[in-house]
Amino acid sequence: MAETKTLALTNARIATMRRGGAPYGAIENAAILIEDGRIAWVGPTGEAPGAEETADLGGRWVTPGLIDCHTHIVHGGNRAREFELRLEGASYEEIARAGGGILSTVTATRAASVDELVASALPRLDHLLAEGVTTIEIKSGYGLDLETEVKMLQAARRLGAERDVEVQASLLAAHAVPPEFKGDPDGYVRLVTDQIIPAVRKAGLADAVDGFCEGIAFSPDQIRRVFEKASGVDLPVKLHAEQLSDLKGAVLAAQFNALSADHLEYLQEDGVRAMAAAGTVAVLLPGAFYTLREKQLPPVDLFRRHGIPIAIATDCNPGSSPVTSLLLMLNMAATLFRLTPEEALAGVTRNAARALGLADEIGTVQCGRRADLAIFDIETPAELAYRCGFNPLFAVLREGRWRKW
Ligand code: DI6
Ligand code: FE
Repeated sequence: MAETKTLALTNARIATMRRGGAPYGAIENAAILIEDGRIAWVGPTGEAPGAEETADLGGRWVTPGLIDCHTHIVHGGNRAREFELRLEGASYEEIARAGGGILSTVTATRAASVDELVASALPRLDHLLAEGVTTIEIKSGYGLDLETEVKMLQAARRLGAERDVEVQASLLAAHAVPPEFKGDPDGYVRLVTDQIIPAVRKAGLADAVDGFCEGIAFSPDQIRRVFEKASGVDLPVKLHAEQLSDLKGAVLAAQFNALSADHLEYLQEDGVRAMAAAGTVAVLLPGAFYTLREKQLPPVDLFRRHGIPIAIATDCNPGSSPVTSLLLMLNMAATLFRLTPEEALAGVTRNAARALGLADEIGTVQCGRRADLAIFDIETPAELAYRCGFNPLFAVLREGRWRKW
């Protein structure tokens, strides 16, 4: 059967998430015309052009498909034991320094095949998709050797083939110093710059290069070497920065025009200024803040004052954020970080798209954008952040087609 070429969604309320108009960029009594997987027209229902197929949405709300722009969803094993240890009083940093933490996930990930990594990630991915996620970023970083970093990125690409979702893959080889380079972090950084980045680039397995700049990970100097190599092979960069201390990682990231700097609880105004000048997005990860019971809040008012786009993500990972609900992150961003519900929704749509370098493709409902849309059974868009542990998703369109479950 030939595919439907034009689809009209009528009787909708649309949170377009475009800037400058009504809150949420909202339009009531609206219609969307979709043609060849793209939004071809948006306007009042009464003026909607004819289409081969029409769906009356009965006043439901349409948002851009949700975007989870920071995840470590591919990994072996889990860290429930570490969770118990933390409840007995051990800190995240103590566990990491004692060889637990990230390194225990490295052991489990190295032992897993691509098939096993895909199989264990699928239920987590499905949870996100069930809430309206249409694009997800997935990092490597639990391999820390060429073979396993490649394996993780292959698993990430496979997830995008097995499910109706766009996957953006990031190489996070500079996540931790692997056991075989204990005491020689510079030696490991050489492996990353001289072998892992070139091989991953050649295989086309990554869309960006990430790093972890922290006392328990890599210094700004070491991250600089990684970023120089990434820039040299035309891969954009992003950075886990200022999560547990202020090492000026965001300043460094901005020097490389990073897409985003992520976490940022300990960021100072110099870092905010540098990010503003470079157009770097602030990605906030309330699930990690919550799980680690952090006290230091990210400088949200400074982001607002300097006009820095704020994105929100799950940071889905087995240690600091075992979270597979992006809607819950909207709630936590509001309750813990005091974002408005509108800022929180912009954080998983318009600004998350920008954090992935995809602002011209997705993240807003407007003519010319890809027809990745989420449809919710809600009365107001604020409900998406207001509720906690409730899923009002009604349907999803991916590239203009109804997503099948
Ligand atoms: N920051 C995080 O929150 C995750 N990685 C990172 O650099 C945590 C990774 C883990 O604990 O497994
Ligand atoms: Fe992370």
